[in-house]
Amino acid sequence: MDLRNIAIIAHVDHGKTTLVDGLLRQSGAFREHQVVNERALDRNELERERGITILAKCTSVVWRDTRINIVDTPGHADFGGEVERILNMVDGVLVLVDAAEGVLPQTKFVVGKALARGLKPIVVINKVDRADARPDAVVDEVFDLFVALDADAGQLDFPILYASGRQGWADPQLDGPRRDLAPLFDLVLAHVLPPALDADAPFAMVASILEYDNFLGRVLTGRIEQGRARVNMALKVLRPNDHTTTARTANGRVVETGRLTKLLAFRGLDRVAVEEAEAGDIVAIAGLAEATVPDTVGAPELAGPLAAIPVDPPTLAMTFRINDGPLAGRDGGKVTSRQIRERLLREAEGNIAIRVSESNETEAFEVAGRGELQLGVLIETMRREGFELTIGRPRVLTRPHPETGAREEPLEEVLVDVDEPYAGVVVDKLSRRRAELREMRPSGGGKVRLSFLAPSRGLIGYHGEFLTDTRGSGIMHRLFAGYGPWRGPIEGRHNGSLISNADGEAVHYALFYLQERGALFIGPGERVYMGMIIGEHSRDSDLDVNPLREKKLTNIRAAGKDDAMLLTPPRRMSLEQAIAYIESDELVEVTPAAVRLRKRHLDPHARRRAEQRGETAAA
Ligand SMILES: Nc1nc2c(ncn2[C@@H]2O[C@H](COP(=O)(O)OP(=O)(O)OP(=O)(O)O)[C@@H](O)[C@H]2O)c(=O)[nH]1
Ligand SMILES: [Mg+2]
Repeated sequence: MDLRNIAIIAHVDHGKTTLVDGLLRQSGAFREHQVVNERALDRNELERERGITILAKCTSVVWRDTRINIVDTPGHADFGGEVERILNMVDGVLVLVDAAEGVLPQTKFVVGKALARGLKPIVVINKVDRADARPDAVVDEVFDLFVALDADAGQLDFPILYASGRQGWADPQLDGPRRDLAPLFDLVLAHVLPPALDADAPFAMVASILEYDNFLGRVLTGRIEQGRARVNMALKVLRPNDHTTTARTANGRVVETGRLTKLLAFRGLDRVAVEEAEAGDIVAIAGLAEATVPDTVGAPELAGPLAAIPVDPPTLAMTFRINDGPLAGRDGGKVTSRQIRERLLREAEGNIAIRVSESNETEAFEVAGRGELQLGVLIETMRREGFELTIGRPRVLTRPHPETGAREEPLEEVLVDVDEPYAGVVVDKLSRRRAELREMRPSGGGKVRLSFLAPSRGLIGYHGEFLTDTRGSGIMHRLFAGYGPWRGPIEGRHNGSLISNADGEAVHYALFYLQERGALFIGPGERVYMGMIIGEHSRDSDLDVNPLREKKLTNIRAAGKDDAMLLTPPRRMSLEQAIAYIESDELVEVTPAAVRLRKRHLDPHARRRAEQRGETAAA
């Protein structure tokens, strides 16, 4: 059967996974009456809940006797490193651009990678059904983008489709019949070349997606670059010696040898076992114990690893500690450092972007990844599995400049769209966080588009402030932009913490008087303990307070609640907000049922001693 391999790339949320639904449905990949979820490929629990794709996934459809393997990629910048590797498995790409939002940082990033690979993209102006769609202007933006990215003549001549993935249609003209996705399928067959690879050479494939499956163990997905894969064949896994080189190199080392126990091909949403597959096809294989991305898996006679895109280094780290607070072990069953270590090592096995190492602290681990969202997802997953943890303030990972050895830190491109009156405060806040304003221009409808280059360090915890400053109307996009010279100190949070000085249940009466001191994070009746942070002090210093103080009573005990004493609802933080909020002498306590903030040293005397030793400057 004829074959095409394509990837779908776009900025986050521009409709990739929804379009795949339409492609699956209209190619007859679903059985009749099969109940299929929306965004069927986003099958992990957290993907479904957050409505984002985290892991790239492969699927396939058949159109006019041609099999089309489709790889859906994650749009979120934290997972952007994967996209480049995926592009190496395909011969064509669909670039989706939201007809209202237009070209955004991740569009630029992924299109740049596709053009550099020599691919000739098909541009899909998606979500044309949106009331605020401006398809013609967006086509111009895309064209300008291709020019800015040095597209060659063939690439600049890109075919365009106007589409609504959700409504399931695509047309070459804006005023087309809007009937179905047939024009898209036909264009893929006409515009994308079939893979032309040598099926008679020894088998070799670059592992491009790694998953851990409870039944199969490590499952590696990739395109067969040469030869044929057969069930039960002997395998050799080769790793390039130097992970920083992308050149084709013969000097790899053998990581492991083994046997191909299971060969899986993609059929619609399912993976089906096959006996054999040949060069050009995208398959998943199981049977290996060590192989990872981007190793080469091949026949024993293979001389060296194939060229591969190295995995991006992590940019952000957090310390995962055991929960040693007084409420530890009440709602999570998994609390020991041994359990945490095992779980983290297992994660590092199946997740190429995560690195785990022992910490200098006792009963703690350093976990490094690509961003707040990625590490947040890991913590959230562990919490649901019954783990209890305390998490330290995130730190960016610096590196020495490859030649001069000078300290460098990760930088990000930040693109902001805000209503004009809020532009000033955004520029001011970001400048204080050492961001550099690159561009500022009106973007229509009374909005301004601002573009910054900012150290990742300064962006930790900024998003919440940004939403408050722009009354929720601002939109901010971030994209890793490489490393640059260390920008010097960045001031942290201005406000100190309100810290409980006692263990027990918070009392309405006490909270009523405490709310004059700052915003509270807890309500009456909630468990508190000595050293727990129960609110934000309105001043810049920490304050120990007593949330248990009762009203002096006569001999009649009044009801717990005093009607005249109104409490402002507490400020509740999500896990990620809490992690971004804390200072270096503070921790987030995470259990299956609660997210609490606390001081690293619970006892006020220990805290003062640590302060005198200058320990707070740990980060
Ligand atoms: N109006 C409109 N909305 C759409 C269309 N396609 C998708 N959406 C909506 O856009 C949102 C994002 O859709 P997804 O398919 O998850 O987008 P994605 O590009 O896969 O997102 P990531 O994988 O997280 O980058 C969802 O709320 C969809 O319902 C469309 O054609 N028109
Ligand atoms: Mg998606």
